[in-house]
Amino acid sequence: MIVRRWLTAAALATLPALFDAATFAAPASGTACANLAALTIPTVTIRSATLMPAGPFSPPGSRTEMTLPAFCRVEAVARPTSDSEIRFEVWIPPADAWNGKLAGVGNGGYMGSISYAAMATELRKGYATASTDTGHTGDDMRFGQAHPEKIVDYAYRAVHVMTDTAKLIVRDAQGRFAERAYFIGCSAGGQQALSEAQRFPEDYDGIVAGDPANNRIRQSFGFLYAWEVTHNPDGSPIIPPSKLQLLTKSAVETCDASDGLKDGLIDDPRKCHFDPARLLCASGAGASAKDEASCLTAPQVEAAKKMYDGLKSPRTGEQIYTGWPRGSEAFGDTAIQSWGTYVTDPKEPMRLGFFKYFLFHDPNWDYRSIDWDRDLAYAEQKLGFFAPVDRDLSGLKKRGGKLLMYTGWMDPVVPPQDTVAYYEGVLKTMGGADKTKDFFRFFAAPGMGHCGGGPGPNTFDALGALEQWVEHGVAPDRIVATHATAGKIDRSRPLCPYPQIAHYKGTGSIDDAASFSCAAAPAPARTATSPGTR
Ligand SMILES: [Ca+2]
Repeated sequence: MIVRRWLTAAALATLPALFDAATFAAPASGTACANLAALTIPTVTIRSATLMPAGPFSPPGSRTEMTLPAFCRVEAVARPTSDSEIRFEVWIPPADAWNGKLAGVGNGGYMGSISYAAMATELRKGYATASTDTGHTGDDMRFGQAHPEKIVDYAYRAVHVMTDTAKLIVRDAQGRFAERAYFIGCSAGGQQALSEAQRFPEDYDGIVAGDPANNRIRQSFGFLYAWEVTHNPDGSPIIPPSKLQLLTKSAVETCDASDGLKDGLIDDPRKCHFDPARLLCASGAGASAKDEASCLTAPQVEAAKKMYDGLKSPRTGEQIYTGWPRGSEAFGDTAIQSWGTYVTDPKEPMRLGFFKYFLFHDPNWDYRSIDWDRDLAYAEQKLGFFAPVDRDLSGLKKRGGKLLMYTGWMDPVVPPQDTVAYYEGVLKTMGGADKTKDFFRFFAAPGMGHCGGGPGPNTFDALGALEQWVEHGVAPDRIVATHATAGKIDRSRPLCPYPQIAHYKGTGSIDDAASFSCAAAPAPARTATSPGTR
């Protein structure tokens, strides 16, 4: 039905006598999908515009088939500089399936690839949607070597150009501009989200920034530090996966009840002072020696402590990058649900490419040569644009935009304390919570990992909450999140605007959101700040 309409529209130019206006509900001013390829937009080339019928779609480079409703698929490349090659796609539903909105979606890591799965999610809900490869291919950072403009594309330009262009393409396809534009991203997508909020507040009416890796320069230093303190001189990991699990289990056992509710979750790991030395193996052999699996060696205790403490300036003691939270060590089946992916598993520090290709332009740069203070100062001076840590969000406030940020308190990749530090920095810059809460709210999910996962409620509709805020003026006072086991929901709980926490009312199931209210935390929390979130 939908396809036939588009074909009818496409045929309109050549066969006007066959066009029955009475059956064509879509705005007649829209351009037929195939004709979008003829659009001329400065610095942008439309590579193809194809009407995709409802059914299976296999994203390029993927063997995983997804089932999609009908849409118009536009592939394009933008070259805002002679060094740029920013590929992006815009997917547009047929007029009668379109909800009138545009959803830009973010990326993960340094991943140079279009986020097809995220686009599919939004398309199925009726959005026109757009995603970019950020101007390079793959998670390798070599692309930055001798290509400073490509670093800028990755850092912030690609998403902005994609957004501007997607709005024009959608307008041409539908005959009118999208009524609303939203951006949704987590991890690197959270970095992109905050970059848009800070630099291009006109781009989006509402922005979801999840587990944002925005403090990216200091995070790269943090990863280097984390690897150094968790590996032996020969490069072997000090803490094996089983001991990471032991650390999480012990931290949760130690701190679970002290937040007032024994529910298997640490409400706020900053208040958890679990000392890994408690797990130190009894010295010596013989009958008194503990089972090795249930204890830690002295080097393992030291490594864990250093991970919790984070990177400090050897010269001044200043915190350069926050540590990782107690409880984030290893709590799930996958490496991303532990320190594995970014800290303990890699054969060398993660994001060395940042130093080699972005900062020093030396593929042979030896991480052992790092000077934390000198090199950090150099990086922030040279690549300051790379980290969207600007605390001044007055542009977003002025244009009436809304920003919804969230993090997982068990995030083993982007430490949630750093996200808290950014939020508190914005409050300070903008004049306090009263001057911020009308456009910026932050939710921290206990027991949630990086962008999801974990033993706590970790699935929620952030975009839905944001739309209520943007379109109906209903600010999110709580967002109900759920946890599922084998696809079955077994716990729900509200996420509360920071610094509120979900407070158990004292009656009813602790697995039911109705048993909780959002309330002020019992005592002010001490925040480990990262000064880089300026
Ligand atoms: Ca608890």
